[in-house]
Amino acid sequence: MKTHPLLLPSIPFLALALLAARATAAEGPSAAQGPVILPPAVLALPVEQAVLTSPPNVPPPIARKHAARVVVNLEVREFTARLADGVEYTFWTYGGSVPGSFIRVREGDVVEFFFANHPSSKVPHNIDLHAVTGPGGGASATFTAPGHSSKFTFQALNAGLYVYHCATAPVPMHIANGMYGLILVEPKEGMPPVDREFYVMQGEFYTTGRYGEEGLQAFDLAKSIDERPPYVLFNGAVGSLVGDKAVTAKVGEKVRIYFGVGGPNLTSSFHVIGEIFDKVWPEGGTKFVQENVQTTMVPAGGATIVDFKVDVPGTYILVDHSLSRAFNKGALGMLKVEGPENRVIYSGKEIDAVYLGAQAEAGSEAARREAELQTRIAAEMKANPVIAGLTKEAQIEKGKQVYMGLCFACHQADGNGLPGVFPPLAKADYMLADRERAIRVVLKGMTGKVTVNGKTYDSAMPPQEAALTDQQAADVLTYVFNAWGNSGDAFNAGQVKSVRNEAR
Ligand code: HEC
Ligand SMILES: [Cu+2]
Repeated sequence: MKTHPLLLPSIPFLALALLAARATAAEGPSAAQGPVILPPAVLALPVEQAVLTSPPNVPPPIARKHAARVVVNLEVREFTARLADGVEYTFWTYGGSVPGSFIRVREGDVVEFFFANHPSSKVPHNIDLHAVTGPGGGASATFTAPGHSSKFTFQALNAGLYVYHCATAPVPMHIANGMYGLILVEPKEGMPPVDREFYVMQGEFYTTGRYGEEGLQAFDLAKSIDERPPYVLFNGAVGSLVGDKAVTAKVGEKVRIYFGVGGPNLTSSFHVIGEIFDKVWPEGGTKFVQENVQTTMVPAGGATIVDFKVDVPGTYILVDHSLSRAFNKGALGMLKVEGPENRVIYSGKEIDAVYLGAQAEAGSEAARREAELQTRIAAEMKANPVIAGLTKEAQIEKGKQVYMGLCFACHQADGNGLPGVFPPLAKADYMLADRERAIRVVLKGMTGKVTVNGKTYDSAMPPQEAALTDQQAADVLTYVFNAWGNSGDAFNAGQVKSVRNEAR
């Protein structure tokens, strides 16, 4: 890449950053003061190069029992990569990953921090390490234009798990583009040993497009100010800890997760479905103050350490238990555990039976009747042209089961709805007048005023498309069009499919 045209945009930016540094927490450049004169005791310390890892990996535990001068080399790179399938984003990274490289030092170490901003970068960057004692956490000392490097030294006085992040204006944008990571300052006595350690960080992405909208997505400042991210992610991409990228362990092992939240805005309710944290070091502090925790809250710009033993095999899902973020915005990962079953701790499914609660009678009656009709269809198949009629009847019975599971709660078993709240489906002029519209209501839901049999309703029906296959929707519509005195032709899956695929 050519260097000098890319440097141009940084010049007005530098001026802006300088101004911003006066008034805000954002840090601009500070003049270089020359190398620090280290006292002989520090100079005598052994020098070692820090091992940096990209997520979900964690550098090995520190074995030494004394302080060292630890050299950290961290390079900022801006590049475009996958955010989700078909979706690209220009990430700003520490060390080429989101979150950035995991740094591990020991309490009392003197850290010589070399910070480089790749020549292909478009803007300056810096780093504020929460593990640093000193103004800005290193931010002004490391403010670095593209194609430059900086160095500063700090002593890791306090043990703990700390977030680091960019503090260059506009700070939320730099963080939202992926500029955060974790630094662990191990206490002098070390961390209790475990079998596996993983590195996971949560952060939001504010794309101009909605979740899943394809193509290269730009950063949306308005959404970031409103804290309305289309994506809330673990480790920088949808699916970064899923399927063959899941983290793994074996039954009987102790697992530790170093979990941080880059934000820039949201707090995480960190939870692993099917596990209980045996120990939690809340807020990344050095005391595990709680045992047997289900969900631990991790603030933006904060971290936590959780330990748990895995007792039975299976897939454990990591989520932000603000669950729309997990199921609709991507905050979901997996831990796959292999090994022998222990059916006393967890039996797995023992019995599979139909249970429909209050609707049990109607529901299981319909199921019985469907099975009966299926047998009759098979028998009639060979010779009889009555098949068509029976197929519709079977669809009605299937549809009734769907109705009893999904629609019944609002539209009621007798199809009469509830006065003023839920419109009737029995002899409903509105529904019966337009079959295609009825499909649309079921799939896409309905809001606003609607008049059914002379009465006006102004309420909302949630979309059912996520809950229904095309065939199930066809079945339930066939049922409601033929129950309670209604009569109409059967619906088929093809008709539902074409409505489902309509552009909104
Ligand atoms: C959570 C309650 C709820 C559920 C569940 C629900 N509906 Fe509705 N439905 C409504 C409401 C409320 C309206 C009217 C919306 C409005 O006022 O704009 C409505 C409207 C309708 C209409 C158009 C109005 C009419 O009466 O002709 C049809 C058809 C319909 N629903 C069918 C279904 C079917 C089939 C299911 C199950 C797959 C279902 N609904 C599930 C609440 C619900
Ligand atoms: Cu930055």
